[in-house]
Amino acid sequence: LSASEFIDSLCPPISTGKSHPQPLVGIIMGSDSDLPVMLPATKILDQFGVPYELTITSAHRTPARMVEYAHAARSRGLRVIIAGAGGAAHLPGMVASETSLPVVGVPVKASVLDGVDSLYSIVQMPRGIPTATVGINNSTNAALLAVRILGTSIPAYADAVEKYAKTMEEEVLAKVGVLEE
Ligand code: RP5
Repeated sequence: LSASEFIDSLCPPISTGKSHPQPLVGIIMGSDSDLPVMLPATKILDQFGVPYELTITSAHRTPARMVEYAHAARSRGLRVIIAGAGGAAHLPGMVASETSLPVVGVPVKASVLDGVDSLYSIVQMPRGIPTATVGINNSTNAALLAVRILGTSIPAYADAVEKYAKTMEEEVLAKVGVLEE
């Protein structure tokens, strides 16, 4: 299965969100070449039991589809959008300008500039249209931020975030213990 076939099998056109019938998080990316970077986000959302959808939409190659996606997102029940893009990574900012939902941008390392180009493109949004930005290739943190955003209105997700942090703390402390023995 090629990356495109894989993503097509998960995500048909815009509205259905095949992976989960009523997604709360929309994960979008500019190209199927972003998929390996974005998959860790799905792992986190799976872990937290958050329904999501995954699809490709590009700010410059499929601008009409991007606008359609952003306009429909809120009424379709999405609460957060995670957008990954590389190079001149305008997808997160463009989507944020077409929806009132919170958008978390993932700068993808996709060019000769080591992802710094993507990072600056996303983090340097001019005032008025905020776009949250995580580290280069860090879709894990994008998903964790999405869960935290959901947690402000769905307490079970906030509880799960607290448990996740506790588990992480215990894992690190266990390693400290091993090193000191
Ligand atoms: C962006 O251009 C995509 O988000 C991707 O990171 C980058 C390169 O895309 P491909 O040329 O690999 O399709 O739109």
